Amino acid sequence: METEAAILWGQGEDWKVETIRLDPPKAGEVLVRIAASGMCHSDEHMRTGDLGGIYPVIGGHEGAGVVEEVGAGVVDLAPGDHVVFGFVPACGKCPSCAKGRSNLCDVGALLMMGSQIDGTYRHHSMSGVDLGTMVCLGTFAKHTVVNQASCVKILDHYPLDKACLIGCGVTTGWGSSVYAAEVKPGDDVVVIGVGGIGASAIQGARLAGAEHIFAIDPVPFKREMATTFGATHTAESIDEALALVNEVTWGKNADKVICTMGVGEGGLMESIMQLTAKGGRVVVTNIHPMSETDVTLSLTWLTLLEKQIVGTIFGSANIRYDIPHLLKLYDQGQLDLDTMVTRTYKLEDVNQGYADMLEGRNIRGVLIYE
Ligand code: CXF
Ligand code: ZN
Ligand code: ZN
Repeated sequence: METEAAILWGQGEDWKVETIRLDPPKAGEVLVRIAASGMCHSDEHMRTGDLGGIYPVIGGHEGAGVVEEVGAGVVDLAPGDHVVFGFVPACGKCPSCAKGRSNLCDVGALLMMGSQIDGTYRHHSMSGVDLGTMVCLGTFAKHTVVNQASCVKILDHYPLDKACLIGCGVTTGWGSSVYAAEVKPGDDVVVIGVGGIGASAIQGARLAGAEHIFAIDPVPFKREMATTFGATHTAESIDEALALVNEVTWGKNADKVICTMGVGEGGLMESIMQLTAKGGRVVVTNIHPMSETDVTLSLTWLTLLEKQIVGTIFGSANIRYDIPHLLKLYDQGQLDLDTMVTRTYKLEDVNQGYADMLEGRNIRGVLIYE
């Protein structure tokens, strides 16, 4: 079949929206009509090369849609099913999946190859060039073919233009607070950077019972939004937050500090450790440029004050449990997805959407296809 997709032909170029050819699903795969896709910063990292990348590639990894066709051997999904994609597949069989840590699924190792998991391609340009897909998804397209391991079936009543956010940013941010930071009732939490992931980390910290939630962002609009999601205090910079957090917590500092900046900076780590209480934990959720190897950090803090630094991918969540779970919280009015969507765009306006994100005008921009 033919469909439309936003393709990145080379590092640093703009997204180009083109008609493409899409093969039918092979065994274990499904064809999905995508309803909407969030515009996560990681696709921009792919564009700039911060995440590495193999081009040409169809962008997008935060999508939701409706199954149109299933390949041989697919028994858990059928045409008409509503699905959210997990940006890390959950094969269900590897050691990590078996341990309940599907965010570390072995299949994840293959995600940046560009091709499908089996090394072949379903997406092709009209001139016959094989097109990769961002993390085997490619949600900047009106249709895609993906492995069943990337799909989580959801109930039909959820709005797909909000549910798509659960496929990356919301789960990543919420899980950063709830799972990776293990925020406890009464904790003081700092969230650095208020994009889609930061806003969700604030919501996770609030739901986990944090007392003070400090949101740091240089953009006034984002600081204002942070308070809507549950931040009790805001600061423009880490430097400003150092004094504020120290004062509000009576010198204890933050039990948990969650790093959700657009691009992480190793040079900030020593200041981030200063924000952190004795026995506290820093969670590195944001992407750092792959080439960055320098960090300012006195490791003495880890020994003498038992401060911890941990990383997390996908909020350390388990998609088959957490995606339906987070949608249930949305139903109950506990998790706000609606306010997360600042602006919506047509597929052909994807470059404008990213310009808005970089200008700090969006918590999340969402591409709507129907
Ligand atoms: C990223 C992590 C690295 C691969 C692409 C997706 N996560 C969230 O945006
Ligand atoms: Zn993402
Ligand atoms: Zn697995």
